[in-house]
Amino acid sequence: SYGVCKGGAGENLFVDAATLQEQIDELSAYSDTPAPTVTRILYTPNDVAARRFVKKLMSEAGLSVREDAIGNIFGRWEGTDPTLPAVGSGSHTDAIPYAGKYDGVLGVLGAIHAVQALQRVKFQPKRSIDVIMFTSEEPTRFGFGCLGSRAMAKSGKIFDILREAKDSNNVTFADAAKEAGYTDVEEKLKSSGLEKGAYSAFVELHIEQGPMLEKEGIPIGVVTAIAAPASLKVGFKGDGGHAGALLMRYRNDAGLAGAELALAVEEHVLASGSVDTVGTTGVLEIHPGAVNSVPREARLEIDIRDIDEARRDKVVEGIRASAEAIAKKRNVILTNFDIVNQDPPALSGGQIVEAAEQAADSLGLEYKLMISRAYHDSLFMARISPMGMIFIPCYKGYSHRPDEFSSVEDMAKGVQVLALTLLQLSST
Ligand code: HGY
Ligand code: MN
Ligand code: MN
Ligand code: MN
Repeated sequence: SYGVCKGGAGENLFVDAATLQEQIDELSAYSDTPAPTVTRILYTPNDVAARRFVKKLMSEAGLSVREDAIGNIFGRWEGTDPTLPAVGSGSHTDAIPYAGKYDGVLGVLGAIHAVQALQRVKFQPKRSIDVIMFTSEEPTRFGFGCLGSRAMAKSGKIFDILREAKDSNNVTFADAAKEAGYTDVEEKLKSSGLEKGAYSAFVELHIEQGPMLEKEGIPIGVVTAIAAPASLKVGFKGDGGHAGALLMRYRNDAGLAGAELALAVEEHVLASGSVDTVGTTGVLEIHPGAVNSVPREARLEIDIRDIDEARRDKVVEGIRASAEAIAKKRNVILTNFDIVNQDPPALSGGQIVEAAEQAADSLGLEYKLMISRAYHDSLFMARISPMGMIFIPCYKGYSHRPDEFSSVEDMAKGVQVLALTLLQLSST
């Protein structure tokens, strides 16, 4: 049955993509916002319902399910040599507000289907295979992304950060986790950390979240690197005042300072000299937000990424300099310039890239080597094991929006390539 990959064309590897689509649709209903949007925020009731659904699917696939202290969920297919480090594959099911239903979900449910496809051809892995659902990948609730995989990778000061973290309603991470059924988080937090080498390989299947594969008509992307993400929180404070009575020359308008900094972000990014540098002022709030009141506060959240870390950091420092200059020029106070995260890029493991290339070849599928401009849990799994990602096209590259879409055919191909990649990585 190994013919399915070694020399075989993999044609007898059946992926039940129709059921996968039904499960994606069922999971999308666990949402705080109406269809077709999906909003699923860490530890909320819909997130808990989604977890229950995923654990049910893992059990139905014969996987033994466990959860760590903060809700990273592992479904294990025991290998013939369970003492060897396992092969991991997975992604996330949380969704930013008003998002779509494929981001992350494909990598969790698709990994379960990849295991089921291998079980159907009577493959028996030597290394155990863990399907992983990371507890949260999106930054929505606590302001930074990948907190589950950061904890598993013991990245930086993640445990201190989680002890201090509070959401916009001032709910602590530990209390939010308790509401979702994860008690004693403070004591058990560090137990979610894994040693380097805990996995021999980690592979994530994901929609591209960009337009290239669809544009070029290529069904598979094999990721060679993940761009380096950074995010900033900046605040300006002025005196505000009456929109009618306060003459322009007496104003120190915090809203205009914020607007000017957002434009400075664009300027610094475009001046980096590379198309790989991207910058977004995703949050720009002014207070009190009344039409006849001069803004006295501005709050910005800024996202800067680049495949080249030094080039990204130069842009971050340029933005800091602009924030200070704008505060001076406009006579407002720069209340805070916080770097929330400033992570290095990650390179994919050579043997995983090769395994994915061989898998695509044995299925007769064209593939494209490419970088991931979106970050993923793989960015942090790369710190404890060789990492790789497999992309499939998505409609016009749309993602983080309700019209995010990938076809059943493209999902089937992605799951097949994942299955054959896992077959190779778990056989040696
Ligand atoms: O923002 C990202 O890159 C990821 O989709 N959370
Ligand atoms: Mn996302
Ligand atoms: Mn994602
Ligand atoms: Mn992501």
